[in-house]
Amino acid sequence: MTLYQDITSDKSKGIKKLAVLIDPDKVKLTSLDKTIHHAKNANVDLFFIGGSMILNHRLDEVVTAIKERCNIPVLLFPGSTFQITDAADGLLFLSLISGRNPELLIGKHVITAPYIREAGLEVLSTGYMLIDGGRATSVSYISNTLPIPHDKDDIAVSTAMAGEMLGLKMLYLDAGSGAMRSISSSMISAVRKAVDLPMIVGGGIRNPEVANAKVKAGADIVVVGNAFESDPELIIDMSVAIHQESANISSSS
Ligand code: 1GP
Repeated sequence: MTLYQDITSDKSKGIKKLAVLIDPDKVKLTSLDKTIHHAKNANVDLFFIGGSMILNHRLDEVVTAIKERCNIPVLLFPGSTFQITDAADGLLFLSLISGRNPELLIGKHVITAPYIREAGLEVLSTGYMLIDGGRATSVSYISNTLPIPHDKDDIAVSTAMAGEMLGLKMLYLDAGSGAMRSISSSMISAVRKAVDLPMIVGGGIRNPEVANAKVKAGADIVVVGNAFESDPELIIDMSVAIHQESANISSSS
């Protein structure tokens, strides 16, 4: 089964997923061991690896370390064309559909497509939507794009619909790493009603109650990065809060 088949099959059963985001620039191998240990115990579904900038060229090392230590699938979440390695299982092939920067809608994709094919990675084409999280983010600065305003659910819905009509396979609604405000439940549920694609939600999710609210609103995959960097043990409670919602949905259907 491909990663995408697994994601869509779980989505159709109402099974929710937790993705742990690792930024190779920030992570130390000692803390990575701890994170992997908790991730295995908590039945974490996916690792996302990436960052807006990679200063240390440690992508390969970090992905290889994860693959040696566990069977949790690793998906690249590339912030630049340099963030490709065949050590991963797949790649979120992101088109920044909330922005109007042609390089990030299609330009970089043209440059990297042959390398991605060569690496043999599973490609998950993903409409990436940056939503205002209350402060300027690295993604917004680096991509030279404006995020969708936090309370403009209608713009998010139209953008998501356009992504679906263009044939993208998933959506990633991101308030940006360390966002002060995570994406509102109202926006998530409005997008959920309008499109049928698997929906990833992340940015500024720091506690299990908030994570639970995101899946209740319609997120299929919740991504958490920063909060686990300071407290890897939080993975356990966060995972319970997300996976518990799967059980609630299956028992009520
Ligand atoms: C950022 O969605 C991710 O791209 C995760 O954000 O680091 O704030 O959890 P945090």
